[in-house]
Amino acid sequence: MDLDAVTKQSVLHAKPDGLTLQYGTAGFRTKAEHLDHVMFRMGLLAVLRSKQTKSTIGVMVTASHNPEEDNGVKLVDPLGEMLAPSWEEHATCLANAEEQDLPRVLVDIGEKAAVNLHQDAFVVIGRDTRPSSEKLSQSVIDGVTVLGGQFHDYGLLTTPQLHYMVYCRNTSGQYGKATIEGYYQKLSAAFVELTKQASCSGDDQRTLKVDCANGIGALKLREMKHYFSQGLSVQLFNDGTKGKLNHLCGADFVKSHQKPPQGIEMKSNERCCSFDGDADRIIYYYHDADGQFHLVDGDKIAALISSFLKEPLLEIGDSLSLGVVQTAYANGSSTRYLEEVMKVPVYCTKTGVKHLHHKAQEFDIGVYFEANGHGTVLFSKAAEMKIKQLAKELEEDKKRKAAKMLENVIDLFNQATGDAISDMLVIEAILALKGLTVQQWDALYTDLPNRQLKVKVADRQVISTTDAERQAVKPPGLQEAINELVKKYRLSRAFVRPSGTEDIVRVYAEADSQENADSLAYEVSLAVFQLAGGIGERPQPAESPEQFLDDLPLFS
Ligand code: 16G
Ligand code: MG
Repeated sequence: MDLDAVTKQSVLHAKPDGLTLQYGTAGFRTKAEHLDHVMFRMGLLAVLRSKQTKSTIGVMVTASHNPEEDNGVKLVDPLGEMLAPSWEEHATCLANAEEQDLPRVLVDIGEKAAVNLHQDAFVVIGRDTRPSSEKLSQSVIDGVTVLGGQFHDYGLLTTPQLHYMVYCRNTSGQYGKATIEGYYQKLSAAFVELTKQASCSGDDQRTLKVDCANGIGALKLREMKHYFSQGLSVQLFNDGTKGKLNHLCGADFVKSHQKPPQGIEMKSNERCCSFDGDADRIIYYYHDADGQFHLVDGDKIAALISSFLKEPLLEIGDSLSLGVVQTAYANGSSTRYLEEVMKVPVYCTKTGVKHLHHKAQEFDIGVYFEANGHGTVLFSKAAEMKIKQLAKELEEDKKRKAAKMLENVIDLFNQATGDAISDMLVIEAILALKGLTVQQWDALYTDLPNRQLKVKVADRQVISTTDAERQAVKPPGLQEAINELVKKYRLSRAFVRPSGTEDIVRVYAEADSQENADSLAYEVSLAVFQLAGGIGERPQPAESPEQFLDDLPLFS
């Protein structure tokens, strides 16, 4: 390592005095103007990680669903996964090192992680459409080059596309071609093949309105839609030509406000969906004939996909294990439906894609979705090989058809991470194959009314949780208080957890009616405020649901 060169370059990307940041649930995120040094240093770190794993590492510049003024960065590990936890710690140390300590911290990481410094390094870089992203990705490149790493800058990409590129490059192209065309072709071919068997059900059925959150998803979907135009026509809204990124639109807005985004015209019973700012979340919704809004969230996507997969799996007669992974936010009705009606095992992990992804890898076929719309389906290598073999060998027509269908499903899901575009195509294919309308899909089960609130406390770390965040072990008395409150309502459940992305505590409650869910959420918030060091104004009971909506920030 040429530490002198690092020191010299680092001055051009100097760390503001006293600023400390944490590699959070999905990397570093804060106001864009505070991130230059972090980007440079993540370029350095990516080189070390690449040398250590002898693989290509990805660096994505994005702040996802957060406001346009924010930005962020995260590293992508060799198989398209999120950075390993021990390296998250290295990332935090490196980002927070004062200028004069930077060389020492770098050497330290190299030693701790047993990095062979003579190894070559290769880093791929992607960025979203934020005004600050281009300059920040240049800072990443400066970091990569000063440590002698090679790089390829993909420029504008959705986050899942960068994960895809990393995965392709580290499997010598076996997973796909590491180009944007390679991505479009792989997914579109699988989609067209899968939907061939769908009986044509009229134009209406095959049109989808997509709110792109004024983000990168719009650019990429516009390029891609020609590849699958025979099977599906997508109409883009909030495509970034006018509105502001994530402002009053996008998956996060729709999910947390439970209302349509601005800038989209919805006719009754029309199928619509929203991506978030970096296109790794997707949420569906529609207005019914009475003008009522219905949200079809990540839980329902998992239910649709799992029930679809069960049939061909039964047909091929091979006992491949299927499991669904959710978080504590999964609606109680979805868990009940999956376990009792679909008879599939359901597991709960902590919030954050990396936790779900990890758990899903334990199954032959692991379906994972957060209620907020992050998710995908992972097929183990063994399952993939078995299915591909069966698709070739099976004599019996029905069985072979089922195996072929599964083969296309494998190709259509982005196995590297949750991907709004890939998920959208899978969902559209399933609806077409099953001849389902969005209302019929929505009717798989009825969501329990629920409410999410936030509470400000002096130090959110005074709350610690266990059992996949469903039980609070600290502060003393809080869980007991929640248990007592939950007992007062029917079909009720509540939990609290410190946010991994904001300085607040989140409260979730569900119950048999909206009024009860609201009231339980309020009472639990009050218990948090009293027992966990609340600051500012005490939580107030909501007089109308609108008040709760106003309480929720637009971006969280
Ligand atoms: C991040 C996570 C998301 C999670 C959210 C929770 C990724 C790619 N993103 O956005 O999965 O739901 O954080 O935020 O992992 P919270 O801790 O503030 O509730
Ligand atoms: Mg995102």
